[in-house]
Amino acid sequence: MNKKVEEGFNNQINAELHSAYLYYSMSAYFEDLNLSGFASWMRVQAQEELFHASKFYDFICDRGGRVLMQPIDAVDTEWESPLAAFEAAYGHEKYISDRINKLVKLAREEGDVMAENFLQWFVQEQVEEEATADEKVQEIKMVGNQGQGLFMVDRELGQRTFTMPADGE
Ligand code: OFO
Repeated sequence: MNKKVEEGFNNQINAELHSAYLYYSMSAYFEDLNLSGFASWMRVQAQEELFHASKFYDFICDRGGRVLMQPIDAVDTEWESPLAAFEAAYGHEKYISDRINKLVKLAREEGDVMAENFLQWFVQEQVEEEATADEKVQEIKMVGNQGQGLFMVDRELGQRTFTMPADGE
């Protein structure tokens, strides 16, 4: 496998695991606030991130590369409000989209067509990840970050479940 792409993909495994770590931290923050729906939503988000990491892991293995696990940076444990946590999640997804775009550019420069093709799933996924996080930010803003409205959003967020995408194998 192309060495520069392999290094970039290994770094992305780390970034995806870091994302999972961040969302678990947000889940714990919401548990502490007794917002169990918010906490559950974030836990599902963390599971999605573990799935993203495993997709990069499998691709490196399939292409005869070597997966190298790296230390995971610490994450925040407190936010000012539920809205602040979701704004941070939205900001984080924009950062991840930027990373994926750079990986596409790298794969293209290196002429690694298989890697570029593989990354298309993530390009599409990031459109959804950003849209979903932004939608939740707007919902929380609308209900004013507290009271009965927040309770309703909590109930709605609690409905989310993790389903392995069809091409997950
Ligand atoms: Fe949230 O998409 Fe992966 O990191």
